[in-house]
Formats: sequence, structure tokens, C-alpha cells
Amino acid sequence: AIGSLDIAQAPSQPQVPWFPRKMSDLDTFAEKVLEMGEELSSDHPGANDPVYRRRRLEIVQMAKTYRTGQPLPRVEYTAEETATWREVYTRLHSMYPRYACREFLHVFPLLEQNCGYGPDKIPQLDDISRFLKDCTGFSLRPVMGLLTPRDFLNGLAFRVFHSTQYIRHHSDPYYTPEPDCCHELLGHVPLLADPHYAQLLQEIGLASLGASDEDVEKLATIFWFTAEFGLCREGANVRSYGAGLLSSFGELEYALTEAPSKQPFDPSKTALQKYPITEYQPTYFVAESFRDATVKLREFNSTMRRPFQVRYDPYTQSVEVLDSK
Ligand code: HBI
Ligand code: FE
Repeated sequence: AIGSLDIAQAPSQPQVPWFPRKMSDLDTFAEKVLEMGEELSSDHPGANDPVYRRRRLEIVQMAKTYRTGQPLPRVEYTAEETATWREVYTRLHSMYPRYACREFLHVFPLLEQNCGYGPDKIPQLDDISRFLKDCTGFSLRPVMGLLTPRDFLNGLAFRVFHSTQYIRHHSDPYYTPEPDCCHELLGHVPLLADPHYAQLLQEIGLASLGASDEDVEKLATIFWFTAEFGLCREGANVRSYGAGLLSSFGELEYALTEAPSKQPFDPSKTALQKYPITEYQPTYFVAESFRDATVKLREFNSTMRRPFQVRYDPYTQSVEVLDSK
């Protein structure tokens, strides 16, 4: 089979962790979720709701069996799920003009026109993925739940964004302990259509391929303070571009107040910053632009020790490994 034709040489260092070389290698992550795959932890708002749990199982089962190249599963969402979406969507949508960055505000109407974004229905991953492919080559891939930071970041090297497809429990529309479709579709998706943002995420991803555990942790921290909780400068103002902010009305407002500390985005410092995961962030990092952040990330990446370089070949959707250094 063509899949076994592995032209690039394996890195000679035996201690380099395995990494995906072609997009279909991401199929090996499908069943490796850290948590929330098929079970819910006892403090999850839906843990004691058997109807919710059965529904979750149905949706994650499709993610579990999904393989590269197949059409993305379409979910027929229930009235209850759609009502949860409407509540989240309406509240956040009204805040975006004041808090979201320019690129986000530029893309959002295009998602309304092309992908069925709106309060009345939950958009389908398949429609979004087609749109993103057209804009930046990013595609979505359904996932059961949290992947390891390494696997999640490795996907970005291929411009693949792993996205959950289920929605939070209806008892608390403004709270979720884990990523759900509100977080993915409102927080992450819009900027995946922006070329400079797409480049930034892919370069984080490429740096993670075969990286040491220590370097993966640094890159995951950089991801946290950019893609999840990033702020950016716009003239005299600061706006949000992080998905964790753009999908949380409380923190979206809080982040731009005087309360938290704001530091310039500097990968060598940002990579070492400790952060809480269940509270509002005490510190945010402000990027000058996605392009500037990418240039700084590149400089930082060149200081990481990795006995080879990688290059993404979009024609074959695979990673070339270049022996060097
Ligand atoms: N897995 N499915 C999924 N979605 C994420 O947003 C995600 C993840 N695993 C790890 C992760 N995010 C972050 O903690 C970063 O470490 C990459
Ligand atoms: Fe996220």
C-alpha cells in the first residue's frame, strides 16, 4: 500500500518520540483520549443524567471510528442541545464587537453566510471544515475528548484541528469543564480561517513533532497563552483572540480589565509561565500581531534541541524530515 512507502529517513536518534508523518497517521490518536471519552467525571454537570450520557456516547462513537478522508459525521442535534447553543451563542455574539480582535470580527459574518452560523442551529463540522480548507487549508477532525498535549499539537502540524462535537449539559449553559462544540466553533474556528493565525498554529504544531516531553510542555504553554487565552494589540487597544476567552463571557470581559497582569508575548518567557486551569487567568500575554508572534515563535523554536528539522509538504499532506543540526 502507498501508506507504507516511507521515503524520508527515520531520525537516527532512537530516543526521538514517534510522530505522525502523514495526515492519516493522526488516525492512531482516535482512541487515545485522556478523559471524557466515554465516561464523565463525577463532578461533570451531566454525570448523573443518563439521557445526556447516552447522547454523548452516540456522538463520541462517531469520532472514535472516524478515519482520515471520510466525510465528517453530521449530527442531528436535539431541540434541547440547540437551545443550549442558542443561549451561549446569543450572549457571546453580543460581546464580540467590543472584545474580539479584528480578524475574528472579519471572519464571523463569513461563517454566518457559508457555514450556517447563527443562534438557531449548531453548525456542522463538515460545512466548517470545507470552508476552512478553502481559506487556509485547515481542516477539522472529530475527537472524543481531550487528547494528550503532544497528540493535539502534532495535529496542528498538518493544519488539522481536533474538534469535539458534543455540547455541554443544558443545566448550566455558561459552564463546561472541558472543550465542547461551543468552545470549538465559537472560540477556535473563526481564526482558523485567518492565514497568519493558521501559520502560527501550524508552526507550533511542527515544532512539537518528535520534540522532547519538556519542549512539548513549553509549546503547550505557548498554545495556552496564544490560541486559548491570547490578547493582541490593535493600535491603542487590546483585544482578545484566544478561544478560551471568546467562548467564556465572564473571562472575556475580565481579561480586558485592569485586574489581570498583561505581559508582552515573548515565547521564551511565555513558555515558562505557570497557569491555573479552573480559574480566570492572573496573567495574559499580548501579541503585536499574528505575524509578529510567528516570527518570535520561530526564533524560540530554533533554540529547542531537536536533531532534525521538519518541513510540511502540502502536496502529499506529509512531513518531510530533514537531517540537520
Ligand atoms: N485535546 N481535544 C482536545 N482539545 C484541546 O483543545 C486540547 C486537547 N488536548 C490538549 C490541549 N488542548 C491543550 O492542553 C494544549 O496542551 C495543547
Ligand atoms: Fe480549546
